[in-house]
Amino acid sequence: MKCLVTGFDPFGGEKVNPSYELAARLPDEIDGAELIKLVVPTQFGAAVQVVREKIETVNPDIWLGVGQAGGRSCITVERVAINVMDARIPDNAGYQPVDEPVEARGPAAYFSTLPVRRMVAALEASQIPAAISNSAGTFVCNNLMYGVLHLAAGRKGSPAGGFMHIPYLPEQVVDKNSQPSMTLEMSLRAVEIALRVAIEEVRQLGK
Ligand code: PCA
Repeated sequence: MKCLVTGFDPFGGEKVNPSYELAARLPDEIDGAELIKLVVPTQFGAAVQVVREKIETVNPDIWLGVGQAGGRSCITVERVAINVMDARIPDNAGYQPVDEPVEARGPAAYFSTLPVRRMVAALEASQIPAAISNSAGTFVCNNLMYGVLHLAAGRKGSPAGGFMHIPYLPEQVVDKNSQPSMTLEMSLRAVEIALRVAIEEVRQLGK
């Protein structure tokens, strides 16, 4: 069993991205499953392209995307990705789409194919604040989640896939006047726990 975990590079004037830091710190194996880690650019289109190429080379059973959601106070496991790109700020290539579809002929949305409810329950059972989120936003994280699920949809042998947002790191909010944060150690544990649940589920489905 192979799991591909992706993070993003810093964006929006931040010096760090907790999902970038995580990618370097995750172990190489969880519960007998091999973990492949990759950092992707915070760029519309390019993020999907980079993950698509990695999926084609390593053929993972699971893809878990991780990204920073500044302003959120807990781990949020995304339920759905929508066919919209609508950016409040430019991406790292300077591109700022407004009201554009990800895929002109794609469906309105894709649901995560990971067990979101069980992932959140496992996080809460480990005393990590977590919730299901019904919006991955309309920036690059949603673009990546939609793009990967679109590629995987209806294609035999494609990975089960989904996305998790993690809060800012404490050092990112010292000058932000009352913004929530989570330590890297807790976010790292959260990703490991979520992966364990996903691995168990995919094993049970006989992959
Ligand atoms: N978060 C952004 C994109 C990259 C990241 O880490 C988002 O939520 O869309």
